[in-house]
Amino acid sequence: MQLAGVETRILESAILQIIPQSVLRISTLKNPKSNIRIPKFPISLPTNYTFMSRKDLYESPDYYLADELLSDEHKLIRASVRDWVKKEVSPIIEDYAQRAEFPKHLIKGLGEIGAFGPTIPVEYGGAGLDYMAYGIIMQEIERGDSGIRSTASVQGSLVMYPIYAYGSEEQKHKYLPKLATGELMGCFGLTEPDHGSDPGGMTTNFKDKGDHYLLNGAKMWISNSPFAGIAIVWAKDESGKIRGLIVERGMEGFTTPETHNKWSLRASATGELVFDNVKVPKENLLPNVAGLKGPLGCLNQARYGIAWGALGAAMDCYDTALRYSKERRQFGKPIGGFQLQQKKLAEMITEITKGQLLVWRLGTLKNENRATPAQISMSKRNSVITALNIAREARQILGGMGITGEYPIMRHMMNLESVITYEGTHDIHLLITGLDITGEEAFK
Ligand code: TGC
Ligand code: FAD
Repeated sequence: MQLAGVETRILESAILQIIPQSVLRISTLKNPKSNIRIPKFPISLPTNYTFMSRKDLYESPDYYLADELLSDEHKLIRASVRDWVKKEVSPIIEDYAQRAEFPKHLIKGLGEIGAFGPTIPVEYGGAGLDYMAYGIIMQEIERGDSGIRSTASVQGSLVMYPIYAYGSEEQKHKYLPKLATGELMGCFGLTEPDHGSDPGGMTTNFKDKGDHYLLNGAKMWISNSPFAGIAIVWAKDESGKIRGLIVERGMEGFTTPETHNKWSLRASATGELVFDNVKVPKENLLPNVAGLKGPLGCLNQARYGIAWGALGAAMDCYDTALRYSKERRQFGKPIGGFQLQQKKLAEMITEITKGQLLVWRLGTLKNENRATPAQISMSKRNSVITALNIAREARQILGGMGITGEYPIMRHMMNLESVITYEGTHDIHLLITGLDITGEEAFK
């Protein structure tokens, strides 16, 4: 059925008649705070009712008054990123995720809120903020969607950071300001089809051909690759040393096929990087690092952001489930009044609170340049499993409604299946802690 050119009031009443009562009861009628957003015309009813999604009513839980640990500047940054997410991400993200499309139009806004390279100095176009601010920004963005946080993580921690930390002055001035605004987007190529958790085994390689390098090989599972203008590519030189190269879209022999059929991070573009005799100018080599510590140093930055970010997804699931538990009535009372649901909610807020205190402490250590890679691993692992468990429990609290796009929980849950795998799997981070406390390596 097509509706076109009708008044908002008439459209609302048409929707009320067409949408199944079960959906209406939960989405709009029984909830005084609910808000119907009017879709663009023309629309098809009733098969697509994702436009009925609720207004974003998110309020962050703060059970241990952890806000008091933040400065006024941090709270201001959080408020502005939260507003941006409520205004720009929440209203559209479900549709983009359902269509498995990256909302490219958000790039400009991400640049404007300082999400790209928040800790990179202002002279290179970054925001010059501290690590607490960086964490807060990632938390607020991932509260909206892990895929959008992924885009920011890759750009800031995996593309800008290596250029800043390992690049020449010319490279920094050439690339960083454009990356900070989003005018230029980048991606990070470490993982290969046969080398995921063990990147040291990579086979992508380059040879010195006098006036250029000749690059061959392939990378897989690369966030942002389908639209990135540059790729930071980790490859072995003729002596087997891992080096970083800046490969630009348009170089002959360089292609970036997109990876389809994902059930996770559907609003993030993932793809491959294929190098078939790509001539890379010598000035595109990152001069100041060699060895696996180059890419792993970037991962410390990104894993730190995920430690904060995944808690954002957890808080969104908890906030949604708590509100729903107070509104949804069964057997004559709100389901939040049943002990079984209270157990789930009480455990969620306990785990969120522990996670909040852990990342806050990690942030202070990072600001003092004292956070160890193993501490970052512990926090990334803890936040992601906390978020995944909370998403699964929150979905149950919502019953059948939990599987729909009316609520963000199922999307968060599916996203988190990637987050628990990328930037080092749950197992790898456990083994990093194991190595750190025993001195015994159990990877090999
Ligand atoms: P190992 O022999 O332990 O170390 C090799 C060299 O690296 C140094 N190192 C580190 N340096 C900085 N930061 C770290 N976290 C470091 N960990 C190790 C180490 O000191 C050594 O230096 P040197 O000077 O002696 O050469 O290396 P290994 O081959 O035994 O591997 C260790 C292991 C398994 C922990 C590591 O390979 C690992 O972390 N594997 C997981 C791989 C991974 O996380 N891949 C992520 C790909 S990127 C991604 O997923 C982006 S998703 C982005 C998004 O969308 O958000
Ligand atoms: P494998 O390494 O094959 O692991 C398979 C299983 O074996 C896991 O459970 C793992 O924990 C376990 N395992 C492996 N080694 C051990 C061991 N020693 N002991 C015990 N268990 C072990 N990579 C990039 O370079 N850039 C990106 O931008 C990027 N983006 C990504 C986006 C998405 C959506 C996804 C899903 C992945 C992305 N990755 C990216 C790749 C990601 O980092 C890898 O998937 C991850 O490191 C794991 O590698 P793998 O998938 O090959 O799994």
